[in-house]
Amino acid sequence: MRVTLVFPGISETGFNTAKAPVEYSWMNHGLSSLSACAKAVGHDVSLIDLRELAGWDDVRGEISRLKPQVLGVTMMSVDYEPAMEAARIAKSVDRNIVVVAGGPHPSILPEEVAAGANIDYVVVGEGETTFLKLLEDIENCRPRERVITGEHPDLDTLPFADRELFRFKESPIENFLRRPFVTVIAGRGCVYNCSFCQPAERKIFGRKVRRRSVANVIDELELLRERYDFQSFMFHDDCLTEDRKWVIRFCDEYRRRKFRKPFVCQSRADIICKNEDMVRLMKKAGLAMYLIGFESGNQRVLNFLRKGTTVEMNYRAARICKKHGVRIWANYMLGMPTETKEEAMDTVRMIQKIKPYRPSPAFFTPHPGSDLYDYCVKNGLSLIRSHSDFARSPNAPKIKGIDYKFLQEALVESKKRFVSVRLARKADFIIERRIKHFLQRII
Ligand code: B12
Repeated sequence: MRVTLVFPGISETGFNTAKAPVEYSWMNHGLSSLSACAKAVGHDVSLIDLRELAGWDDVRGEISRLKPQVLGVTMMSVDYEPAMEAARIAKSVDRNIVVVAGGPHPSILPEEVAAGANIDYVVVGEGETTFLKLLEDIENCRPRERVITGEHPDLDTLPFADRELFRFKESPIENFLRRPFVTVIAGRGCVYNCSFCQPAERKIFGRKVRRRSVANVIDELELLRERYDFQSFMFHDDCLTEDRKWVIRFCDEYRRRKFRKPFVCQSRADIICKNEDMVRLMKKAGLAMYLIGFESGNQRVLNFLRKGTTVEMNYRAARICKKHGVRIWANYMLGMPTETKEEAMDTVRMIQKIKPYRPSPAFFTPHPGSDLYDYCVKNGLSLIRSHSDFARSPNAPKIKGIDYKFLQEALVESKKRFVSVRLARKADFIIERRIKHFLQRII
């Protein structure tokens, strides 16, 4: 069948993403995996990546040119609107195009997506096995239920992600990493229970974390070395370091197969504190930076977030990273429900003391599928008016009862040691303008 996949990730950046921040150059692993599976059984797969196009007329043009029989649309909550617009345009080009939606948002809120007049099927959870079966049923005109629960595939049996699907090259997360840069996923799911995220991930990937075997990941890296001669890479896994044995086996094998290129991955303060020997080993294998969710410098807030870490661990983990020469990308949030100004300032002070290589702040955003989202809705706190407001970037008020003018200053303060005064002022101005614009919209 002719299958066209749609990546609608333009909510934060708009069409023509050439000038957008680096991470918006990254491929989408969900669609690449579906593409590899569909191509393996003979389907003709193409992609419409909204980031590459100039506007909706181009989307119409592409659909008319590609003439898909099935349109497979992925979406995070933030991309609901462009995803649904792409579906609408497809149906207006040809009513017979079967539109299938999947990804984080349809897995978390299947009813909302299934209610869309232009959506024929919604796949909840992982798509590889289920999408193929659905394509077969569509081809043979066998009726299916509108909302289909995806099966969890055995990851080692899947073909490697189809990287040719996304035409543009991935940019390194930081400039110190050389190109070609690639992104890799070693597993799915997360064992942790942070209230700002879960149970969303369990809804997509199930309760258990499943990881590819070390051999399978190394084989993919081997292919990427041959094909692209990658010079650095990033693991997208939510918490790669949670499985110490896996990491140690990976580091040994990475070196044994003569890989020397630097890599970055996410970790947690508690894991780093408990596994300093693993940090040392990872550094020796090529670890250049950890992305760490420090989240807050206040213990009450960390507990409220169910982070499972302490402020003391945050400091200790930072010291361990510095000792071993591992750069820190520090993720932290300001403006959580119930957070006081003094508690927010604890976070500012923590970041100033830790002095991460990259401070990466966010205004707390209630994401659908998380317990904190439900908390905000139940307590009438959410200021989210459209799906595009789900962007976590610190550019608009997210919940009631928070002094965003103060937070904006706190945010600039937290980064002061890292950005020039001129840049800080510019950031300040942009954020202020966006907040004003947002408030005008909702008042
Ligand atoms: C890498 C990543 C990113 C990258 C995305 C790169 C890219 N081009 O895709 C970057 C850093 C840019 C990013 C940004 C954001 N992200 Co993000 N990201 C992730 C992360 C860590 C991995 C995604 C991934 O590749 N997963 C592995 C693949 C295989 O899974 P998958 O994409 O879900 O696909 C499977 C199924 O969902 C399904 N499926 C997917 N699409 C389709 C389509 C069809 C037709 C079918 C049948 C099935 C199907 O089948 C796939 C294979 O099994 C996830 C967490 C996670 N572990 O998944 C968060 C996650 C997806 N991100 C999230 C969020 C909130 C964001 C941001 C909004 C944060 C922000 N900055 O404000 C932005 C939004 C970006 C945008 N679209 O504008 C949330 C989404 C929650 C939600 N309610 O939507 C997640 C789940 C993290 C979390 N738990 O909070 N992110």
